Amino acid sequence: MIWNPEKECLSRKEYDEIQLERLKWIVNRAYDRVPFYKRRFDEIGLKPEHIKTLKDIELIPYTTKDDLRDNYPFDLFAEPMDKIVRLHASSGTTGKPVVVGYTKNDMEVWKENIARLAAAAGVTNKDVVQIVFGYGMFTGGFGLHQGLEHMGATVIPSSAGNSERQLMFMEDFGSTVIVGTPSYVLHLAEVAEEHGLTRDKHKLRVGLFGGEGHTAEMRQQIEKRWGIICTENYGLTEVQGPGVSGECLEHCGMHINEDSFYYEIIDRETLKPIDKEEEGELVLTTLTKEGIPMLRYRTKDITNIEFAPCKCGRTTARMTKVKGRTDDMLIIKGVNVFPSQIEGVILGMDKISPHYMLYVRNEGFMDTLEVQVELADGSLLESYSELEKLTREIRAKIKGNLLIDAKVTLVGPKTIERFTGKAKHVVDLRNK
Ligand code: DLL
Repeated sequence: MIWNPEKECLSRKEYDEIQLERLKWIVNRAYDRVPFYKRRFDEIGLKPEHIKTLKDIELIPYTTKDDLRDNYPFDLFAEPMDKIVRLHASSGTTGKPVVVGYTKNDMEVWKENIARLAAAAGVTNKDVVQIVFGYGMFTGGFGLHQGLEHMGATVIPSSAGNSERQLMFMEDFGSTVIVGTPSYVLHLAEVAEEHGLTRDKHKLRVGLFGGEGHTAEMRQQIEKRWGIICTENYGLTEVQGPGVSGECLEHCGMHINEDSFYYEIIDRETLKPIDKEEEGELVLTTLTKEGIPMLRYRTKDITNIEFAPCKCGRTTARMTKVKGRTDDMLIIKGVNVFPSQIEGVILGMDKISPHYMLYVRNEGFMDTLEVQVELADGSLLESYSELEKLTREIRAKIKGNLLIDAKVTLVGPKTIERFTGKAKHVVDLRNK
């Protein structure tokens, strides 16, 4: 079901018109109300009235995470605090977090955007939805919660962690949809198997994943183990949280909420805008955000846009799967590689579980990579020759696909850390 055909099935011309009108509106607001933007514009002699076409957006300087940090906590807000009804913050590990504020209207738009992606994944008001994202400053829990409640689904805000209790709710409340990070939903599958929660004892049918990427191989594992169909959605705190884009059941990219976000793709090195269909860094501009307008925010996420019509009937442009973040890219002996590419290679193999860790080290002047892979079956540990053989196979497959020579270490079942939120797959041990 298409949640809002009037907004999700427009012609390209209609999207362009809406985007241009809203772009002008937000640029004016940002200039008039946020001293940071006024300063940025004045420094280069740019005035809001210079934005006459969508392409003119390229005149505006980029905004980065550092700009949000430098203006911590509220200096980028375009509304006084009595108009701000919610704060969220990003999950940065170092320094001050990024703080964002929402007005009542921002909350309405957010709900609508989530309802659209949930409907695209086949969720309806008859579903019982268990949200296993963390609630709190992270936008995942509350973001999905409000949108799903808005569409009339029954929401179980069970939050992340306490896996056995999650399974009890799932069985007793008859959850039909699970919403969380793919790594946690995968971990829950493992706990379910240990506790004998078999397919006949639960009613799950759909998974909504986001907050981190996952490869097609990882999705297959999760779908098989739970017996469900999964879609993914994308977003980031700085521009709203979840709700930027979401996949439909055709699984051919994530439909962007074009009436809320203007998207550009820029070259990773030159930082110049490139053809949107080419791969590069995604830059987003909010088109409706009252609380904290974001002009040309550099997401650091690598993707590209597809415009070809989708069979589902929605006409919105789609983002392809995020390949990784520019700051997660590893350079191993001169070869660029994203952790997701390694995941894609190893998860397609037999005898190993979908859990892995990557250790990057400095040896001499070289960066080296150790790929730690967990065995699915512990009995293999008893046969040295089998282990040797599997290690050689994995190494050859990584080399064949990604041209990097990695050290492969096999470890026993359930030895690699499991995550309830976003998984951490890379340990960087290089001296910087
Ligand atoms: O993760 C918002 C979100 C919550 C989206 C729940 C979807 C579902 P942040 O914590 O600010 O916000 O992290 C944003 O997470 O820049 C991406 O690098 C990554 N990310 C989010 N969704 C995906 C995805 C939320 N589907 C950062 N695929 C983003 C790949 C994703 N990466």
